[in-house]
Amino acid sequence: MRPIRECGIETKAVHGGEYHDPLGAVIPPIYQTSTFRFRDVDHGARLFRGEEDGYIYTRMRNPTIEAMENAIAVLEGGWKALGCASGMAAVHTTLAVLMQGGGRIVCSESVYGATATLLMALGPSYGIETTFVDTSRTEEIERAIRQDTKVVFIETPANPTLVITDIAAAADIAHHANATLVVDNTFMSPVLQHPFALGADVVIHSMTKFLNGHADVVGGVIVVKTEEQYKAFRSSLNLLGGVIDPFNAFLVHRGLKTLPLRIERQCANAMRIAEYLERHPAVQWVRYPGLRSHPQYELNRRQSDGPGAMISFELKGGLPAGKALMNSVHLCALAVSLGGVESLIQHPASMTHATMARELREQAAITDGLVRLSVGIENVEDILGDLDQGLSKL
Ligand code: LCS
Repeated sequence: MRPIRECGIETKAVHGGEYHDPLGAVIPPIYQTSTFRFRDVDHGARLFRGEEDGYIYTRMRNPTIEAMENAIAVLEGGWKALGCASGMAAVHTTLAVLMQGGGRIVCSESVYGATATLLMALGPSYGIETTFVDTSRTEEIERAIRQDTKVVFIETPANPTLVITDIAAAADIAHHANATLVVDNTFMSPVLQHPFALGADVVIHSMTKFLNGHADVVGGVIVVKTEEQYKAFRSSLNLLGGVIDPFNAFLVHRGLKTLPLRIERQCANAMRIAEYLERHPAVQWVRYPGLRSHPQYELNRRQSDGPGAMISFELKGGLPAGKALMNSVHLCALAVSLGGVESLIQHPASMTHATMARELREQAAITDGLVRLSVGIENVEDILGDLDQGLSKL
C-alpha cells in the first residue's frame, strides 16, 4: 500500500489517524482518564524528563486525542496537529505563541467576530496592535506591514463575507517581512484547500464546523509544519491549558471519516442554492465562490478544490426582508455555527459579528442586511423548497 500521506483525501480521512491498539480495536478507544499510572517512581521521573515515551496526564498527552490529531495532520499535510478546546482556544494559543513580547498583527478585516474582538479588546493588554485590512487586496497587506509585524492572519474565504485572499501571495509578503502566515482554514476544510502547499506556516480550524460536522462538539485545532514549531506550540498549550477532551476528540475523529463525502454533497447543494438565489427577483446580491459573479471566482478555482458550503446574500428589502425570511424558514435552522450536516441560517450583524466594533463591520462590508447560510447535506429540493416558501411570503 502507498504511504498514507500519498493516498487520496478520502483514504486519509478514514485511515489518517492510524492507531495500533493492543487488543486490535479498529477504532481508538476513548481513554476517558485524566491521568496514567506509573510503574514506579523512576518510570514517572523518566517520563517527565522525556527519557522514555509514554503517557502522563491528559492535558499533556492522551491516546484518543493523539489519534484525532494525527488524522488532521495527515489531512492538512502538516507535521503534527494540536487539539484545542475550541476554535477560539486555537486562535488564542496561536497568538500567545507567535506574539510573545507583543508586536503587530495584520489581519483580514472580515474575520469571525470573536477573533476580531479578541484582537481589539484583549490584544492591547498583551502589547498586540492589530491592523485590519482587506487581505484580498494583497497590496493592502504589504502597505500595512511594519518593522514590528510578527503575524499575518487571514481567514479565507472570510466569515461572513466570503472574500477570498490569495494565500501564496500573502505568504510571500509575510515571509519577506520575516512574519508568520496563519491561515484560518475553517470555511474550506482540508478537503478543499491546502494552505501549507501555498506557503502558510500555521493552519487553524474551528473543528466545531466541517471537521466534526455534526453540531455536537466545540473544538479547535492548530496544525504546524515543523517539529520545532510543534515543540513550541505543545509546551505553550500545556501551560495555557485549552486542550480538547478525549470524548470530544473521539467524536471529531469519527466525523472526519465522512468529511470528503459530506463536503462533496454540501458543495453540490450550495451551488444549486446559490444559483437559485442569484436568479430570484427578491435577492439583491449573492456571494458564493462557485458563482462567476464572485469577485475572486478565478482565484478560488486556482487555490482550492471547490466552492464550499457557505453562502452570503442580501435581499432587496434589506434587513426587514432578511429577518422575515429567517423567521419563516423551517428546515434551515435559525442558529449560528456552520459546516454541519444540517442547514443553518443566521444574521451576522446581530449574531456572530455582534461584538465586532461597528466601524470594523462597516469597513469589512458586513452589512446589516447580510444573511449567512450554511448548506447541509439534506435533499437539495427540500432546502430550495424551504427557502422558496420563505421568500414567497415577502
Ligand atoms: N474561526 C472561524 C472562521 C469561525 O467561524 C469560528 C467560529 C471560530 C474560528 C471560533 O471557533 P469556536 O471557538 O466557535 O469553535 N464561528 C462561528 C460562527 O460563524 N458561528 O458560530 C461560531
